[in-house]
Amino acid sequence: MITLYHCMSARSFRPLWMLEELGLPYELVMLPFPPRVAARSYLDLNPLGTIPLMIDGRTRMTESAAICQYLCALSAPTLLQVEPGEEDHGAYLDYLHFGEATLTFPQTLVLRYSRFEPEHRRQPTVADDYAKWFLARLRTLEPVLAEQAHLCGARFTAADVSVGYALMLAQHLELASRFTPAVKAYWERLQQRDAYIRALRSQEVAALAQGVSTVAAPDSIPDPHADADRSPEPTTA
Ligand SMILES: N[C@@H](CCC(=O)N[C@@H](CS)C(=O)NCC(=O)O)C(=O)O
Repeated sequence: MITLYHCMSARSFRPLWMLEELGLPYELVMLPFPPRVAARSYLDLNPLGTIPLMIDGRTRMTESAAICQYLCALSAPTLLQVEPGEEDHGAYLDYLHFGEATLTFPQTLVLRYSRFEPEHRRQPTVADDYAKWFLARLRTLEPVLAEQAHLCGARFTAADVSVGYALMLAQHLELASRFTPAVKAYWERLQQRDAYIRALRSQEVAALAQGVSTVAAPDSIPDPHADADRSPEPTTA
């Protein structure tokens, strides 16, 4: 049984969505956000304090895009990955990592400097600049998505989950109204997928059952008493 440690609508949503797409059984452990501060015993399991943490037997993983890749390999053959023999294999790997490394990274700076830092440390200019940077990077998808329904392989794959989560985070950051038309239509299509809807419901049900707040991590208000603990490392959703 796979165990996934997760905070509401944080990056661990990628593996959760993948588990639903693949129909794999899993145990979902919900944590208050940020776990490094709000659930300090979690540091014993993951000294980074970040989520996701996925445990499958002796396998422990903490990178959301890599976990998506792992889950595909576990379920192979699956159309959710683009195989090495297929023409779009390279594009698939690129988009899988583009979702986290290129699209999510600038958004974490927006989050940190517009929401998570205490008032006196917020930096609206930094938040604005990185919002623009994210939107500029996102625009590179416009010509691709104007021509095709999915990013690669002529079908929905884990690469769409990875990029899809970056769009989900952008929605929480109120950046979705600035999406270009094909990206906007793509994001609307992704949200209609049964597995996406099941993943949303699954985190909600698990949070309620485990007594964890159902407020999405990117929308959560940091505990001011936790500042001293948090100051050496920034919190990012
Ligand atoms: N590159 C990692 C990033 C993991 C990460 O930073 N997760 C955020 C939540 S989205 C986190 O745990 N933040 C809490 C903190 O920084 O203390 C991934 O893709 O999973």
